[in-house]
Amino acid sequence: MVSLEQNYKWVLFLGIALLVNLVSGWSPTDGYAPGKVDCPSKSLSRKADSISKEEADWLNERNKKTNENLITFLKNAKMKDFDAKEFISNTSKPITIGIAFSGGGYRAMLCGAGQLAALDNRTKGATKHGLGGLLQASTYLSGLSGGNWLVGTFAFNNFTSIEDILNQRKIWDLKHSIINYGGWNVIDKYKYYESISDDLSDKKKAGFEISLTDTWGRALSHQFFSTLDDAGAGLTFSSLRNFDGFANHEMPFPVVVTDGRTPGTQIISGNSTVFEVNPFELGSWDPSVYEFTDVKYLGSEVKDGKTTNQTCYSGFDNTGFVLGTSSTLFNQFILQINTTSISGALKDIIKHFLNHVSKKEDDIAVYKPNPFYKSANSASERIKSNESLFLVDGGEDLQNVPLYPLLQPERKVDVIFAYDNSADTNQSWPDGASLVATYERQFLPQGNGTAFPYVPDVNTFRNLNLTAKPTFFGCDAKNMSSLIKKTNTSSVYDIPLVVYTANRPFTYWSNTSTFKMAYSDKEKRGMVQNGFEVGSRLNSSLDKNWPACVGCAIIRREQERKGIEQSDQCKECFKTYCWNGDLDSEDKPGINFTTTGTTNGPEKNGNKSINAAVSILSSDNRFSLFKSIGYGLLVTLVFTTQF
Ligand SMILES: *[C@@H]1O[C@H](CO)[C@@H](O)[C@H](O)[C@H]1NC(C)=O
Ligand SMILES: *[C@@H]1O[C@H](CO)[C@@H](O)[C@H](O)[C@H]1NC(C)=O
Ligand SMILES: *[C@@H]1O[C@H](CO)[C@@H](O)[C@H](O)[C@H]1NC(C)=O
Ligand SMILES: *[C@@H]1O[C@H](CO)[C@@H](O)[C@H](O)[C@H]1NC(C)=O
Ligand SMILES: *[C@@H]1O[C@H](CO)[C@@H](O)[C@H](O)[C@H]1NC(C)=O
Ligand SMILES: *[C@@H]1O[C@H](CO)[C@@H](O)[C@H](O)[C@H]1NC(C)=O
Ligand SMILES: *[C@@H]1O[C@H](CO)[C@@H](O)[C@H](O)[C@H]1NC(C)=O
Ligand SMILES: *[C@@H]1O[C@H](CO)[C@@H](O)[C@H](O)[C@H]1NC(C)=O
Ligand SMILES: *[C@@H]1O[C@H](CO)[C@@H](O)[C@H](O)[C@H]1NC(C)=O
Ligand SMILES: *[C@@H]1O[C@H](CO)[C@@H](O)[C@H](O)[C@H]1NC(C)=O
Ligand SMILES: *[C@@H]1O[C@H](CO)[C@@H](O)[C@H](O)[C@H]1NC(C)=O
Ligand SMILES: CC(=O)N[C@H]1CO[C@H](CO)[C@@H](O)[C@@H]1O
Repeated sequence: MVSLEQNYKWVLFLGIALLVNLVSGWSPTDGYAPGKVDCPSKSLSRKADSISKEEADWLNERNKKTNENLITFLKNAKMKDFDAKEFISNTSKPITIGIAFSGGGYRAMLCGAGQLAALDNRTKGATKHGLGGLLQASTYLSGLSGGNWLVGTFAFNNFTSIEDILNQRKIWDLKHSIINYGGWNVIDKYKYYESISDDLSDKKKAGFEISLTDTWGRALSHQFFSTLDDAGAGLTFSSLRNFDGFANHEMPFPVVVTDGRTPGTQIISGNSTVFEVNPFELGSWDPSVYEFTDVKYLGSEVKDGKTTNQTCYSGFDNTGFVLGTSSTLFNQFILQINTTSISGALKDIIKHFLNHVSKKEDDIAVYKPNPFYKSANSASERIKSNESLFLVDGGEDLQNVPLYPLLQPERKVDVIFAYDNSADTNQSWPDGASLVATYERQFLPQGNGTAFPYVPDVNTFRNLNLTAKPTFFGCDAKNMSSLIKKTNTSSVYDIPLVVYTANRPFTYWSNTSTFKMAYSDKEKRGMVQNGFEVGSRLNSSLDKNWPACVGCAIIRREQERKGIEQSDQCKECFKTYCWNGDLDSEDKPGINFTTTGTTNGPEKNGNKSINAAVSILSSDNRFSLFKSIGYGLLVTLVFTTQF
């Protein structure tokens, strides 16, 4: 009597065990829909008063690697009067390096790819002509929106190298815009939309609300995870825990930044909640939330972190969905499908799946059930009382470089490499606006102890050439003592030194529009190559001491903690690269670029063409939110001409 049913269960169990083994922690349904799993015995959430135990354990192992790799990097950097091995073997804490890549659509992804390649010892020539090995010596890697497409692609393709991505040509096929998948190949296009549509209805059938971000995330996955099963339909953010590169501590710890925004409201920079997603958790350090939830169990219904009825889900944290959440600014492109010359049958399919999508504002990702429902730690009534958590593009609060996770005192970051590929000026170049926003936020209640070095206004950034070459901020910790009083930070040495590097043309006009949605192979390579030159100071040809100067920035805080004087070489470097506090705030028109990234060359507008503008903005007041991310939008939507 017993046996039949038990046998059946046993077979089922074996089958599931096998499946779990095969997909090593992907979604339990092996597809886009979340599926039921056993609940863990502990609470799904915790107060944000420290890093998670999982992160701490992971760091213990990663630190061993970064210490060793940092010695190699500092040796290669040819620093004078400095013994890397002796210094690193006797630090008061492991030197912690964070790298941040800004948003800005495919421009940010591609420029960032080149900048990242310059830090990667696997890139040919990067160790000799760039900063190769710095990536291997880094602890954190944060990304937002387009910058996060880079970080996500990189991390979830098993820490592949940028060179491999470009050479294998399987991922980042950007020849056709994301909605014109397959170009003229109607069959491919049909399959593409059909599979997205199926994925969405699977999630809906499993009882979950879907938003346009689901569509967007699935579409992105076809560009970023095209070599994975079903373009990563079952790939979850938490599954990174099982990936070799992460599990073996070979890659930095990836962190995604996204903002909270309720439908019907606008983000006011200082009051926004900044969320982060990492392989272990989703949550915020801000007092408005001050809680983290296990990212693996998103989709489970909770009340103050406890499951309401012993039912847990996993698979909600689809990687494409998380990448889409950080870049919701772009997901409205999906709606443009109506205006394109796609055949009627296809349009019907697309309309079919768009009908699934909730009618909430288009650029908001819906996380329902809300993991912070009735949270005892969260101060924001609006967030904790709602059954849904609403998340949007990480750049909507104007902090377009994702520095926030790296400023948390618990993470003890010594130096941040901030790569800014924003479009702040009307020519789509950065002007430091993002750093200004981060600087100002530290003084607001939401800042919560995240001190950030002094930075000047955006006009000074431009007038003093602070975007022309890398600039260091916070070079002298002692000068920041008034900041720690205002922000309740314990020590000036806890404030990271910031190495700021802005997008600039060397061999390619890399100021493409944020909304350029298709890149030929040649354009793509041009962007990445130029990014490499930005990161390496034109292959170290503009300053052969550049790697050594980076070394000086990395060791600075530890030297200050110990009262060690800088070498003459480092003093010289700091004279060259540190912002010295000067201001020139006058609004002067016109910036010219030469191929050395300086500003006195002949006027050139880059390779921009003015095309018929299609507004994807549904209301005028969005303008200011979009400004820092994509001024170019107003001028050109290259995207529409790709059909
Ligand atoms: C290590 O650093 C401490 C100060 O932090 C110093 O007292 C000690 O002599 C150093 N040890 C070595 C072996 O350099
Ligand atoms: C890059 O650095 C890692 C870690 O130190 C090392 O294992 C690897 O061999 C290096 N690769 C190259 C090409 O130098
Ligand atoms: C991931 O990369 C590592 C090298 O970093 C390699 O040893 C491993 O086989 C790769 N895993 C997969 C699944 O490709
Ligand atoms: C933040 O919100 C509070 C009240 O909710 C308001 O008083 C304050 O002005 C807001 N701050 C900003 C910068 O908008
Ligand atoms: C238990 O939770 C699941 C998932 O949230 C839900 O589908 C189900 O209706 C709940 N059951 C009860 C009795 O609340
Ligand atoms: C597409 O166009 C049709 C009619 O032209 C309209 O009814 C529908 O709402 C549009 N769909 C979207 C997603 O804009
Ligand atoms: C949740 O937020 C939505 C969108 O702003 C709103 O319509 C709804 O009333 C909120 N629910 C609660 C319980 O506040
Ligand atoms: C900025 O760079 C330009 C071109 O190299 C130079 O002429 C100008 O003097 C620089 N300005 C400052 C303040 O260094
Ligand atoms: C030094 O601190 C003062 C405020 O005390 C500030 O105005 C100035 O910009 C700081 N200098 C630098 C280089 O950060
Ligand atoms: C861009 O801005 C500069 C300075 O702010 C101004 O001189 C120029 O006319 C602007 N160009 C366009 C196309 O708006
Ligand atoms: C930019 O270049 C043009 C043409 O060479 C020149 O007329 C103009 O003065 C330059 N502007 C600046 C700010 O250097
Ligand atoms: C340093 C600091 O101010 N930390 C605060 C961050 O916010 C939480 C929640 O409001 C406080 O408990 C911390 O003291």
